[in-house]
Amino acid sequence: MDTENRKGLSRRALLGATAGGAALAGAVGGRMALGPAAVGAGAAAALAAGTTGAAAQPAGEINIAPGQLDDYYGFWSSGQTGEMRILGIPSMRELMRVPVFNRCSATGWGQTNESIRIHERTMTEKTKKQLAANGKRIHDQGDLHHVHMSYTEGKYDGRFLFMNDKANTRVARVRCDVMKTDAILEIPNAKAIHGMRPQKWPKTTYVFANGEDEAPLVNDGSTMDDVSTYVNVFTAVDAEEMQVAWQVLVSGNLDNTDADYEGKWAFSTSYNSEMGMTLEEMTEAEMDHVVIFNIAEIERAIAAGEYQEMNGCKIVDGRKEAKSNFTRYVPIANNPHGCNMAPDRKHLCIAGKLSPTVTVLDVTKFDSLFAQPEAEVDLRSVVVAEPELGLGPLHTAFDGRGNAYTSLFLDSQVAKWNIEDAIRAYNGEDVDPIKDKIDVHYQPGHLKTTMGETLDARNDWLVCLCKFSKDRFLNVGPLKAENDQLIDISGDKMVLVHDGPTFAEPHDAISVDPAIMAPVIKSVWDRDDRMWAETRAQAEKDGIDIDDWCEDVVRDADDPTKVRVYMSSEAPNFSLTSFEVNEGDEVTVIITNLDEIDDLTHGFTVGNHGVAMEIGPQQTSSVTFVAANPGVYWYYCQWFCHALHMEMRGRMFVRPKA
Ligand code: K7E
Ligand code: CUA
Ligand code: CA
Repeated sequence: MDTENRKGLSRRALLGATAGGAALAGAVGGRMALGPAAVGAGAAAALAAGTTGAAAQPAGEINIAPGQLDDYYGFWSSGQTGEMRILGIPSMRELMRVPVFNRCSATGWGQTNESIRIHERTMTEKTKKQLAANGKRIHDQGDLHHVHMSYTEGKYDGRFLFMNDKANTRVARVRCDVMKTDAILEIPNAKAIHGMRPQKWPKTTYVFANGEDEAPLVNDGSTMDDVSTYVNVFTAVDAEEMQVAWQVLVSGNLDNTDADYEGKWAFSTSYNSEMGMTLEEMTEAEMDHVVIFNIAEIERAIAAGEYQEMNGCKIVDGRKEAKSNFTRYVPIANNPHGCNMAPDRKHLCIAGKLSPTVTVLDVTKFDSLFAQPEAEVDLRSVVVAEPELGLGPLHTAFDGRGNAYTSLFLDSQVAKWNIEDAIRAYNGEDVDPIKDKIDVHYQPGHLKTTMGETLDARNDWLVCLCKFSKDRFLNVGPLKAENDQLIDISGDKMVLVHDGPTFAEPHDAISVDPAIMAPVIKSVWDRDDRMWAETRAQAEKDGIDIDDWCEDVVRDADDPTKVRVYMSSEAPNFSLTSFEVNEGDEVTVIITNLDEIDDLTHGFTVGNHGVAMEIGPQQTSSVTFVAANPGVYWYYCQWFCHALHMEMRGRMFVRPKA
C-alpha cells in the first residue's frame, strides 16, 4: 500500500483507525514469526479491536502421493499475468497454464492466426487504432481477476470458464473440452471490467460484468473535466454468443458482482457512490451501496424496444435519477468490496472492507424493494444481519452447512461465522456468530471453499489467496510470490495445511469436482475442431487436404508476396525438411499434427524470427510472419516428442531479392 492509501485508511473512524494502521504496518514492515501457530500483529490488532484472536493450530498434512490424482480441479486467476491456471486441490500442484489475455511464448497464443482471430473478433475500431499506432494487432496483456464456470441449475456444468480483463475491458471464455480460450469480447461503453459472474439459474444465459471506472458515455474528449457526464456501465454478456446482450447505466462505480439461485437478480457492490475522483472523495460518504439488478424488468424493456443503442449495445438507464424499476440501491457501509451469494439460496454477503462488518441481505425479500418506487421503500429492510468480524473484510466463502468464511485483509485472518447465528444476533439475541479465526500469511483477498459457489458446496477445503508472502518462502528479491494457503475446514477448528507460492497475483479461484470434467475434457483434438475452421477454409481454397499428409508451398494467386506452407507432423518428422520463400514474403506456415497419441504435442519454432507455436495431437495451427532477411533459417519442434525430437527440424531458405 502506498502512503496515501494508508493515510486515507487510517483516517476512517469506522475502521478502528489505529488498530487497522498498526495491523497493516506490522504485517507489511515487520518479519513475523514462522508457522501458522504464530499469533501475528494482525491477530493482536484484532484482539485490541475487541474480536476473538486466532487459536494456535498445528500444521496439518495433505497426502497426495506421486502419481495420485487430486480431488478437485482448481481454476485460478493469475491477475496481471493475464492467463488462467489449473491447479490440483488439495496438492496445490500447478497442472497447466491457459493463456488468455497474455502472449504465451510456449504455445504461440497471441501469435498464431487462430488466436489472433479470437482476439480480433469483437475488437472495437478505437482499440484497433490504438494498437496500430503502437505497431501491434492485439493487446497481449491483461489483468485477469475472476474465473468462473458456467452453471446449469446452480451447479457447474463443465461447458465454459469465463474470466475478466480489468486492464482492457474484456471478458473471455475458455472451452472446458480442450482448455483453450475460444472467445474474447471487448465490451464497448464500459471501462475496466472488474467483478464478473455467470448467471446461476436456470443456466448461464448471461455473464454479468461490472465496469469499475467512470468515464463519459460519449468518451471523445469533449467533456473530460465534467464529471456529471461520467457513467458506469453494468453489462450482461450473452454467454453462448459472447456478445453484449444489454447494458445498464448505474449511479456510482461497480466493484464485485454475483447472481442469485433463482435467476431473478444480479447484484454489484460500489465503493464509489460518491463518484469521487480522488481517494478522499471516494471515501467521503458514510454509506455506499449494493446495486440490485432486476433481470426480468430489464429483459422486458429490451424486448419492448425501450432502450438506447450505443456502439452496438442496448442500454437502459438504471441510475438513481432515472427512477426506473431496473435497479435498487441498498445502502452499505462505506467502500464495500466482496459480493458473495450463499448456497442456501437466500443470503447475499457484502464484505465491508472499510467497515469491520459483513452485511447479510435476504434475496428472497428483494421483490418487496421493487413493489413501490425506490423513494418509498425501506431499502435496508432486506438486511438481516451485520456481524462484526474483524478488520478489512474482503470476500466470503460458504461450506454449504450454514457457515461462512470471511477474509480479513488488515487482520491477516479468516473468520468462520454462522449465518443463522449472525441473524439471531442482529435480532438482539445474545449469540456470538464467530466460530473460529485463523491467521493467514498475509493479507488475504478472495478465499474459496470447494464448489462453494454452487448448490453443491463442500466443507473439506478452504483456499485462501493471500496478497503478501513476505517471509514464508526463500527470499527471491523485492518482488515476491503471493501465497495461496490451503486450510482444512472439515472440523470445528480451521487447520492450515499448505503454503502455495503463486505469480503474479491470483485474485480468485474456483474448484470443480473431476466427475464434472471427466465427460467433457479431451486428450486429443477433434480433427474438425472449430478452432481452425478459417484455416481449413483457406486450405480448401488452396486445394490442400490438411487431414492428410501434406507438403505444399502455395503462392497466393492475388498477392504473390504471400506464401502458404502446408506441413504435417508425425513424430519425429515434419513433412517438409525444407521450404523456400523470397525475401520480403509474408509467410504463413500451417501445420497439422497427425499423431493421435495422448500427450504427443509438437511445436514449430523458426530460428531468429520470434515465431513459435504449439500443435497438439490432431490439431492444426498456423502462424504468419514476414521473412525479411535472406539466408538459411532452421525451424524445429520445440516440444519434446520423441527420442529423435532434436532431429525434428528443417530449413527455411529465404532467397534474396533479385
Ligand atoms: Cu477482491 Cu478483483 Cu475479486 Cu482482488 S478483487 S481480492
Ligand atoms: Cu516434435 Cu519435438
Ligand atoms: Ca465510498
